[in-house]
Amino acid sequence: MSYVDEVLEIVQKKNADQPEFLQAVTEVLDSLRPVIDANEELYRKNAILERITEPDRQIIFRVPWVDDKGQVQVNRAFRVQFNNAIGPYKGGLRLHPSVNLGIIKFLGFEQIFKNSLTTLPIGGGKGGCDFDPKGKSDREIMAFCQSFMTELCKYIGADVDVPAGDIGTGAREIGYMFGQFKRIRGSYEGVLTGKGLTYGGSLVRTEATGYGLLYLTEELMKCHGESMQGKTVCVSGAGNVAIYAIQKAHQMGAKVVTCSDSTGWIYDPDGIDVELLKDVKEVKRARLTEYAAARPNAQYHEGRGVWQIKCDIALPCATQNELLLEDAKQLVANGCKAVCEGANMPTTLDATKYLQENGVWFVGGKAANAGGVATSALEMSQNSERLSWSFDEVDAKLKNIMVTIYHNIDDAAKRYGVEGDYVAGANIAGFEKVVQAMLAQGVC
Ligand code: NDP
Ligand code: 2IT
Repeated sequence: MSYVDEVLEIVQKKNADQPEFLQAVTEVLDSLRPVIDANEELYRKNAILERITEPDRQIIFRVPWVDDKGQVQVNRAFRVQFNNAIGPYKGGLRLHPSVNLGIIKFLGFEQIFKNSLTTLPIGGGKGGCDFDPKGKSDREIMAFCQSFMTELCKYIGADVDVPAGDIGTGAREIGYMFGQFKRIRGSYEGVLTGKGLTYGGSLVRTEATGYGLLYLTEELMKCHGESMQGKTVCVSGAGNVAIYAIQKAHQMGAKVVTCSDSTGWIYDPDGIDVELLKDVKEVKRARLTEYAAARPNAQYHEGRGVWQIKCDIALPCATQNELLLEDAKQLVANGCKAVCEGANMPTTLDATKYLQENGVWFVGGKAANAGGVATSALEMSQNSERLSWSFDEVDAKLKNIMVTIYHNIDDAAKRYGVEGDYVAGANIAGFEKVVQAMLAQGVC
């Protein structure tokens, strides 16, 4: 049996109850086959694949907090420190009722390769909690964040592990967590990214994932003799990534006609009004029905459905496994040219395969959404030198990173004889740097 198959079998046996983690590992190891086969003896002897699929440590803790009625609530939280071969653990914190260990492990595992692709010195980690921020008062959010950080602060630090935002964790939550870290540890350091601009945050970090997604997509189009100008784009999600993806797509001359949240979706043939969307989602924290109510030509539909709208480019920006095989078939039938993932693992394995086999240029999240964590690493640099860079300076660095990522994954795919397979290219390019660092550092 090949080394890859052997390890896949072990990982499946050990993690049978973690489907998302198995999905992420299967995608990566399958696409690494040409690299592993070329170095099988060395990697097997050093148990590289066993080590890279087993987190350095997994921290699980209880988060008790008091709600507005005086009732004590209890949530379960996680921090998975996956691999620090190339830098301190780095990755977001997800606050959503669906959070469990398998989901945090899939996100932490992907973060190893994504962070390596940024070309910056950051390792892979992820955390989160099954806390549901929806409908909570500001005081409840603060109570939760303070309790969460009271435990988490034992395990993180600017040179150890640097968490950030993800689903349900934005500037407000990062602020409360930073305040509590500082209070307990007494250290004013760049321990979190996505901080507010008055206390060590970086310009462009808010916009970075969405903007970065579009910088990469534009380069992909350009390298295929196309541009963003005049293209119709379907976006899913209506959160941080989706909002700034829509904004940048419009700045590039494309028209985004859809967005969605966990209860419904919008088709707006005039193009999504980003300022209105920001007001509904960032300020009012309301449902998309409020968006539709303010736009006479926009349609609101319950449930899911953005991928049935005809488009040139699809950008899934909500959550994992939201673009299914039937959606892939619809996109192909509608003539979609490119799918680039703003979310983490939004496309199922069979949908990815279908898109690739039908000539759609498909760039997975590890490459396409790396702009967020890349700008987090730029925030860490600014914190270390105690300076802040201008918007244009950070934006130019972000753009350069995304264009470089595109060319690195394209080159890696070509080097291993799978030209145009950007999923394999990303996994290979991300893996190459991490494996060299692991081998150099010995058995650890
Ligand atoms: P937000 O919490 O800001 O927004 C998430 C959006 O997705 C919301 O519109 C939410 O709907 C929707 N959504 C969440 N869960 C579901 C679900 N189960 N079904 C349908 N819709 C859902 O998160 P982000 O925009 O930050 O994150 C979106 C994706 O991008 C995630 O996969 C995240 O891991 C990834 N990502 C984020 C980065 C960042 O810097 N923030 C960086 C790289 C990747 P509702 O409003 O109803 O909750
Ligand atoms: O999935 C991701 O890359 C993020 N949520 C951002 C992580 C970070 O550390 O900025």
